[in-house]
Amino acid sequence: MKEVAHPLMLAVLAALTLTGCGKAPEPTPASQPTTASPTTTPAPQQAAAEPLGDPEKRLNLFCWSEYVPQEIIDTFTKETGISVSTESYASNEEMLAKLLAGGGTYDLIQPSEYVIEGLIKENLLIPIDHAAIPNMKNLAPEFTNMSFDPGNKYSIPYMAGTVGIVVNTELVQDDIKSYNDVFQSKFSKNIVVLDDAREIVGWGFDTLGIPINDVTDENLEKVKPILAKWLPLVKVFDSDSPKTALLNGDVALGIVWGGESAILINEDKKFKWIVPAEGAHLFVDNLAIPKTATHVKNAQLFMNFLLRPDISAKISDAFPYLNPNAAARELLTPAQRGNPASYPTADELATMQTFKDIGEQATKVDELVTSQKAQ
Ligand code: N2P
Repeated sequence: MKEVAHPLMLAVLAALTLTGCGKAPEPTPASQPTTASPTTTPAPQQAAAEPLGDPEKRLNLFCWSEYVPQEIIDTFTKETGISVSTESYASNEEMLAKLLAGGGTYDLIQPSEYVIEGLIKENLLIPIDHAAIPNMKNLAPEFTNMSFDPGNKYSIPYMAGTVGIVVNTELVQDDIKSYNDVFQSKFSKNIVVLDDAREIVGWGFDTLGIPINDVTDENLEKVKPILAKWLPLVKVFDSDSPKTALLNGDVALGIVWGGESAILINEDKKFKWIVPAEGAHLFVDNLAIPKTATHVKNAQLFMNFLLRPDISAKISDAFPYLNPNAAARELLTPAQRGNPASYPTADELATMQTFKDIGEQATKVDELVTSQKAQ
């Protein structure tokens, strides 16, 4: 191993929230560090005697905010007796910073594809025992064996989706098609966007026709003037719940997660979803077990539980992203499957790239956005 700063140790983000992963009104407190077992020697005979999980009935889940409904967690606890502590994050970088700082104990995390790629490279994930996840068969074939983790050795897709534009058509009559249409001075302080540096730089790259993964110093310089123009126009940076500012009428338009927009569309027909003309990207968020996990069997039990069609469909009811679980999708209503913000068309999907691990350049992406936000 190289003796340099960890390539995944990105700029540590200040605000680390301790809310649950769903919409639980009362956030579950962060996991209490469980008293570490005095020995780390594996005990295979114990494993055989405990087919239904680890001897300790606990699971520490570190997930995206508004992604795993509390009801689903409660059902798992009821069925297995395993109590789940949840902590949530609003960006991959926030999750990584916390994971790599080593302060918490996490048994299950939800990184996006580019982060899975980096974590595998750095040998920071535990291989998944496929025999423990029979429900993997429910995944749509196109969401298995993806390039960031061939053979799903370390990760299993949880939800996917894209990022696009939402317009409150009662407040904006213009035909908004592109990122540049959003960032017009007439919409100054009337815009909400995700608080996510990789996303924001990606939109700038799309606007310049630069592939989203060509994150060279030169390209970051090129995108700087665009961000300098765009970011001062933003009223709210919010990755947790960008729909809120739109629902409250605090802003008239925004660039948000597809699932957030799907909720808005269901809520009120005045909201319109637009896939940006410059291009959008597909994200695939996955379940993975970090090397430092202490309840690996419980994590796998939970993975398998989340892949159950009835459970996965309930997750889609609460958080309508693109569900990679084909068996669960069959349980959704035509309206759910037809929500354009959840399910891009085949044509749209065909043009979508995915983010790739960019190693140490990630720090520069973060610094660029932070500096332009501060202008
Ligand atoms: C859910 C966040 C969506 C994840 N609140 C984006 N990768």
